[in-house]
Amino acid sequence: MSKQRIFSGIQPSGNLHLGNYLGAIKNWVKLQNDFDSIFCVVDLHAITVPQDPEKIRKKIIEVAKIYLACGIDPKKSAIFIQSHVPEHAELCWILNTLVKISELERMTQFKDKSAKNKEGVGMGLFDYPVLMAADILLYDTQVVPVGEDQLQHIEITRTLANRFNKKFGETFVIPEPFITREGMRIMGLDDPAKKMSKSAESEYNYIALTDSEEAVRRKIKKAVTDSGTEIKYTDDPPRVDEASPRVEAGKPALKNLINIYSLLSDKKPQEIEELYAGKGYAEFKEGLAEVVVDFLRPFQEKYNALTDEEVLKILQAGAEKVRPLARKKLEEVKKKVGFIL
Ligand code: AQP
Repeated sequence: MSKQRIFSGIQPSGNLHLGNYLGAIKNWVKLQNDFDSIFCVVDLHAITVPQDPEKIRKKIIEVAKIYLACGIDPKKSAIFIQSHVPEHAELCWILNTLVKISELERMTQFKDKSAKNKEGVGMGLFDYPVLMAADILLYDTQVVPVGEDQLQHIEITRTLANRFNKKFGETFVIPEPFITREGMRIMGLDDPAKKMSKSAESEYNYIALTDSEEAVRRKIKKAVTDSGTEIKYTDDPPRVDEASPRVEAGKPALKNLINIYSLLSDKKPQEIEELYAGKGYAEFKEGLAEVVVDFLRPFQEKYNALTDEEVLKILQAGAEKVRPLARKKLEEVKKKVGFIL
């Protein structure tokens, strides 16, 4: 029986952080053993907000190095640059003819990002979910490992796939998201109500995968905590409805720090509570900094040992591997909509 396929990607923008690792890449590393895996550096997505050409060129290589240093194995998984396979943009155009403007207007990511810069928002940002749908559908992807913030985009991917299939006949596989409970939403160290974010204004929001040991310790020391002194893991109270404000009755800042600790050390939150019973936040934070540094040290050694040349070769080989799949799917789509090939 052939393996199921997974596809996922990260934008070469900002500083990749623990949220990107714990919410996405960590799962990819595990899943690549059991799935036919495709991981993309989504440069077309990155330019949906203004980018400096020199910086983005460097970032593309940096993100690929991060994939490799985290444990994505090019013998098991295809790693490639999105713009090296033009079929992504072409399928996006065809899917654009099926999506409704009202559907895209409902996308939370678009609403958040356009609110920050109302005047300067480009069409690309609005169309981001359709390009993401094209990325996923082009490869008959069954499973998409992502963080919680991308669930809405997977939903619209499913809607578009169903809509196309209904109109033109069975063509696209309907993908399922894959998320883990603790890692799906790593929150900002400076604000536990918002996700850890690449585009955060303050560097105290995130721990970048390339942060120095000194920066990690400094940021964790400064991370906000909740009132009280006990190291206690509390789950969120149930939400009455999505529109209601997020009321955190427990200790959301501490919960987030314990989640990070737990995911990086493979200890259950309850074990961490026991480890720090009777101890205060300062001691817990020192322990957490140790866990983060112990994770980042070998990661950064691998990252620094990779050369641009070898990474480019891996990216080219990845594109060659996936191109025939993309071409075949796009031809099928074009035939179905009535184009002459
Ligand atoms: N805080 C997070 N917790 C869990 N998962 C997260 N992801 C991102 N932040 C968290 C997941 O990482 C993958 C890469 O997503 P991306 O390239 O779209 O990057 P991003 O950080 O979501 O988005 P931006 O637009 O570059 O920056 P911000 O953060 O400012 O919005 C995805 O699977 C995502 O779910």
